[in-house]
Amino acid sequence: MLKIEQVKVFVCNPGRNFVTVKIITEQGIYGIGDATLNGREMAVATMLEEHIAPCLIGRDAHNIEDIWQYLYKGVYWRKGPVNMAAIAAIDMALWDIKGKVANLPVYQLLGGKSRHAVNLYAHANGESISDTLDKAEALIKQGFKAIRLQAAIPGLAVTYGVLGDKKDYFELQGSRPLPPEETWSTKKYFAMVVELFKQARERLGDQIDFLHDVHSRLTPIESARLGKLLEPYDLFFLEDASIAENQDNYQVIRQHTTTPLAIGETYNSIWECKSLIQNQHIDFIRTAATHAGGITAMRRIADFANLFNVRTAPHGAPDLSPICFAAHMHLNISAPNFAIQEFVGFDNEQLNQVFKHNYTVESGMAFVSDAPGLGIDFDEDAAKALPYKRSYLPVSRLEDGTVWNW
Ligand code: EZ4
Ligand code: CO
Repeated sequence: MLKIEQVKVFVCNPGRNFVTVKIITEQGIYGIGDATLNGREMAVATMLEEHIAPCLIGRDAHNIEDIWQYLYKGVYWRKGPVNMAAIAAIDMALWDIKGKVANLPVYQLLGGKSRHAVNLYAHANGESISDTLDKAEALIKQGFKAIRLQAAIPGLAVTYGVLGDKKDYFELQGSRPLPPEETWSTKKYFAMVVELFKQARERLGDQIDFLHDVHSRLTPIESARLGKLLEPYDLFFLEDASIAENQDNYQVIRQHTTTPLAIGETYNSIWECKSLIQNQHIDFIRTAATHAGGITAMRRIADFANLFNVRTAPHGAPDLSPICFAAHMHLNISAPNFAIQEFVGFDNEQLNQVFKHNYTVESGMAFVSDAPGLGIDFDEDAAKALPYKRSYLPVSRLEDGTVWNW
């Protein structure tokens, strides 16, 4: 019996807000987990402190599956982003503890390695097509073989997914104490995005994998059309073309295009992707450990997807903490149907003071840590010195003012 003695919750801002859980056992062994829910951080912190932590004290930290089922099924209110981020962080922390007790990295507990390294894709976000391609060229020089290309849309002031005048994602988030409002025009976007990939192939050749994130700004038939228009440029995948609250949306897109489709970063459970996967309407499932219920749930989604030739490509935005990235590394190295990991890097001094990671990146690939557990540590004092700052994601509207966050 490895009794849970304490569950601590931290909300810190080393450039961005992160919610971190630390589970401490009676024996002194502890584990950490990521519960960050961008724009709703304090809701998850309260969920953990007020509603979940008290139920865990005295339980056996070894029983990861039972604790997952207890938190998921044991409440009347299942699923939901706040609840699932809280469960996810507890689950990650328990896997971290189990690895430390076994003196093995978590991937060994998941069945060992299916590959020796984890393929990454980097981000090139530009103020113009040529700016994006300059950035992509610099990433290729660093060894990246897969790159997500995004560029500002001429005629629209700011576009989600592009940095604007900010130097990186850390500076960008610091500038949003209230939700900024942005304008969207599908017509203007189409003209830019097709030209972006045309020029990308001309300039960067046919050996680099290109990806693109639409951030769910299109209707299903618009997505179908975009998929068709981009076919000549051979994308690795087109991400979040349309929202899929109505999962049949993807049937519409699928029947019109062979451009591979990816979705899932906002999904909280296997139920949200079940029909997309079993109907083979998508090629890549992008659920994240922090938002879809932790390592326990991600493993289940990967195994289910494997039955239908769907591969995993976990979300890797800067608003998932390095603990989530570590959890993904263990899942990615072990899952037979892992494809690619989104990677924006953790190139920020304050962030690295709080989160002490242990993986390496070389030639566009990441190498997992062999340290016991998740292989990442959290500095409580550094976190306490960098308090939470309210920050939001943007809202988009059409040119006539209609809210357009599909
Ligand atoms: O918009 O994580 O693929 N990456 C993305 C991200 C998300 C943010 C939202 O919190 O779409 O940039
Ligand atoms: Co995305």
